[in-house]
Amino acid sequence: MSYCTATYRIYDDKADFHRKAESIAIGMTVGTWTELPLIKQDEMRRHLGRVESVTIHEPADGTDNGAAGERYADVSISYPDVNFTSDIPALLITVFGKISMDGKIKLLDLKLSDAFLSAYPGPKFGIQGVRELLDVPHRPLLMSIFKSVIGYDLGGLREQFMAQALGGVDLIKDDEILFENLLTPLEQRVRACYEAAQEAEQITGKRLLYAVNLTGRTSTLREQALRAIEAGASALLFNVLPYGFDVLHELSSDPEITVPIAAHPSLAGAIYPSPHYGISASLLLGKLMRIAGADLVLFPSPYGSVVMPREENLAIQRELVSSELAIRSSFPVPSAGIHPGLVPQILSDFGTDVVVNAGGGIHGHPNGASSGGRAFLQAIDAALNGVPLEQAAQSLPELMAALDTWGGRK
Ligand code: 1AE
Repeated sequence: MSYCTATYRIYDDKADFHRKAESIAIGMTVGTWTELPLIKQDEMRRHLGRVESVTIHEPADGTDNGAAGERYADVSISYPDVNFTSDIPALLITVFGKISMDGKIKLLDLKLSDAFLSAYPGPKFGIQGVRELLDVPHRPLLMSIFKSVIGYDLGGLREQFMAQALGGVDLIKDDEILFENLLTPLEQRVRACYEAAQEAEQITGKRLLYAVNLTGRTSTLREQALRAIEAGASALLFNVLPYGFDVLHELSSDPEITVPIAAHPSLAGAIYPSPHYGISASLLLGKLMRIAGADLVLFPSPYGSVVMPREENLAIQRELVSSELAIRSSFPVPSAGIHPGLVPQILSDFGTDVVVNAGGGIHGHPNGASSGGRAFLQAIDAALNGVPLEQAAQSLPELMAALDTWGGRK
């Protein structure tokens, strides 16, 4: 028999956690057990959930990792694969559908069976594939985010693209709030940016990927992606959570979608931050994004404007690159409020398989976005060579101006 195992953290001042675990294991599978006649129990046994472990943390024992002074238990329950189809919606409905609303309970992790995982080819490119497309085998990548694009026409957008590209960035992504609009319709936007990318490459000698935002009704996404690719899009940006993991899986496993997909975490803050409710960041933005096929995954960093605790960040990274899954790894992209002064910390936490991603930290450079890109690359180079930024900046005016603007000289 094959099972998928869910681990939950359940908070309750008085509950009998063993009974609670049994009631979930039965309630979310066969519905009732002891009331069944023995002959029916034999028939239903293959569908019955199984409690694997219940570890209780009493507030007095000093090992409490949750909110101080709270009583909780970490509970693992296995669900027979035979109960659900091999898709993420069916999995999530089984392990956390109704019970996500039943008191203080958070889904921490899922251990998925080989049978379930066999339906998931994972990222088409992954870290290695994206590196090959860019011909950047080792160093951390640099991604720039279009900013202030709403209300811009194609000329304005092209100008912004060129400024970013000439700074030497590896990837440029649409802002996630850029939807289909009359001023910069998808195909025209892609063509304008494709031409600008070609022009910039003649000057910088560097390839870059442009991730165009897929938006609108779910039923239009595939066709949009194909039109974008036909027009020259070299990557896609997708707001996974408002649509659902299954939509990402559909796109990423489509043989005609032949470019990397960057997953944006918009809406994730409604799901992971509470210690008591929702789904852990590492499962939501790590394991499930990777299984569903994201080549790059954005998430708030521990350092910038929208912050997430460092341990949670590193747990996401682990899920994105862990060799426990036999699929390609996804590029971690810690984001939001990133500026060149943070680069040594990012590299120290994430290593070299990371995408340094910035919007304001590039466009807000006092000498413009091209200087912003250069300042980041200089910071990456300095950090890789173990040179303190303050020291490197003495001969690098773009980096010096960035450090003066955002700090990080020490
Ligand atoms: C966590 C997502 C970050 C994002 O999408 C974004 O636009 C960041 O912009 P900046 O770098 O904070 O300006």
